[in-house]
Amino acid sequence: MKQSKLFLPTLREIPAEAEIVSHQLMVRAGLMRQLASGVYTYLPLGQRVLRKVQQIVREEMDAAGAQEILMPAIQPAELWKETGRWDAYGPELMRLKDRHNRDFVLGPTHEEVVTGLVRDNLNTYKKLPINLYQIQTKYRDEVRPRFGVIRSREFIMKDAYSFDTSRDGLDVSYQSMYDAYTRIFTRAGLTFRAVEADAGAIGGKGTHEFMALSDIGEDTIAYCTSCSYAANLEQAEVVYKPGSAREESRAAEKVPTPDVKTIEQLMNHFGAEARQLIKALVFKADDQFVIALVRGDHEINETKVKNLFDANVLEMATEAEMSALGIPVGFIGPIGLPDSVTLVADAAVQHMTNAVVGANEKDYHYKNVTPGKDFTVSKYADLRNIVEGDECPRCGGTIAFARGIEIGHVFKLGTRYSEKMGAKFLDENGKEQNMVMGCYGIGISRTVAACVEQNNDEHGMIWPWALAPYQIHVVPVNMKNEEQANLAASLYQSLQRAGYEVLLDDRAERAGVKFKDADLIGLPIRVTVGAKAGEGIVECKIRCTGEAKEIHIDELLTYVDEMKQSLQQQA
Ligand code: 9G3
Repeated sequence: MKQSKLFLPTLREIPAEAEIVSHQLMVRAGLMRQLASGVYTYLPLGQRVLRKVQQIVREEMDAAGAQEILMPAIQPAELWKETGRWDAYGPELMRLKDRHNRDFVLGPTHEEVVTGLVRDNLNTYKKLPINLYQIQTKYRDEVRPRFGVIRSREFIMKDAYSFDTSRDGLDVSYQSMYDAYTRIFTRAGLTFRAVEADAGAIGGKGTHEFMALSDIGEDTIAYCTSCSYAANLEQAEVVYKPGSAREESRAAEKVPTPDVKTIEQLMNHFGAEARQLIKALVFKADDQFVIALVRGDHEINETKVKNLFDANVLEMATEAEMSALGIPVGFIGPIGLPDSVTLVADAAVQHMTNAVVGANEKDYHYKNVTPGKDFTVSKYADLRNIVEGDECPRCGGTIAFARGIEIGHVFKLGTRYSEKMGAKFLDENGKEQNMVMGCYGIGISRTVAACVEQNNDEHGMIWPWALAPYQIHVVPVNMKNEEQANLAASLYQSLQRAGYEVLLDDRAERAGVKFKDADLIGLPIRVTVGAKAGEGIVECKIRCTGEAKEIHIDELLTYVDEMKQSLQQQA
């Protein structure tokens, strides 16, 4: 492609609204332009990268036996009413009415559509398992779109749905998608971890998120420095080891603590460390009031509390609800609770002795409180957030934290949708059964941003070979110099004939501008045609290492082939 013709509006200045590097670079390097908040146009360079990601995804999905389809973006509300999600989702679900005033949604995902499709067109075990996928635009009206296409309101997703006759079959489909995702993200040159995640509202047991490691990632990953264990912070299991021998427990004593409410104030008042305090939090699990206890130096994990009660919704109790229960805010504790409240505690609480805890009376706390002696809980469970340095639940190694951008998510859905929508099959005994489903998403546009986030320097992007919009950048220094312009044009032809994707910077720009733009766009190999063109000498520069070498044009093709090999290995 000749750069003088390419629609590539680069920018020198950083767009004000771009907070992260990938957003800044994708706009500055002319890959995309914002149309509205969270809505983007992909320009030629951005579209070429999107197509590369999609190409890898298609190859691996097809190799895994999935079949590509294309479902509509507008979906009749009736489908979402069948599963109850029409009412379950709020303003994030984009809705519209057609000319006949009928309700539709702009699809944020396609469980309803694909389950209806399979229900209406397949009903025998002989045609199962089946895996249908699409690459399509999704709509989610994010309350605060940010980070460019990482959290946008319209984005491109590959979403796949598997249908099996049994859970064992689902396990096979799930593993096959898990493996395909590993191949996809490896080929795309991303640094990623598959982490155990919480199935959340979508339900079903067993789910993994594929996280591109990045400091700007919105998710915290707990991973083991010794084995492959990794989990989303919400899900990471805490290994509970009873601490050292417990001290003698003393008699509990109620102590006036006027206006001593925060952990810090309590520590000062009692000269105690956080680990000697017990924090009590009041939740509403669906419509049941729950108090969860956790050691003062730990953090409650709301997902774990929610899962303990298998609740659909878990919320902090409001002050009004707490005072209605006669529980004074800031002085909550396990002693003297109303019977209507269920009391649970994190495992670490059970071996505390002589702890400080709220007295459920305004301006009072208890000290020397020992669980089992002064109060009992209905259940001890893993209810706290894992912290760095905790023990790995798999191998006993040490847990460390990283941040990640979720680029893939695989779910075991079970019969959640097939049951609600009547997607049944006749088994070999002629008995009707619900199909067992899995669903599998990849954020195509988000993967592009994650790649830029992981591959850049102060000059601009550094495209890995597999995703580069073009592979070789031929840059004649001075287009007014016949020798340089002609040699550059002939190299452009011969490299293309050799099968390379080449961008020729044939603009009549100063050298400095050309080199800055070349670094910004970040193609893997740059061939500079300069002063030594007359001797047939050009300079080859590898963008990711900065290594530059003078090469005679007779050796150029061999050298570029070698560079391609080594750059592909790096992925
Ligand atoms: C909605 C809205 C937002 C949503 C959903 C529904 C996320 C929703 C979860 C999934 C699960 C999987 C298939 C591909 C992989 C992910 N945000 N999810 O269901 F109505 Cl507004 O999308 N779907």
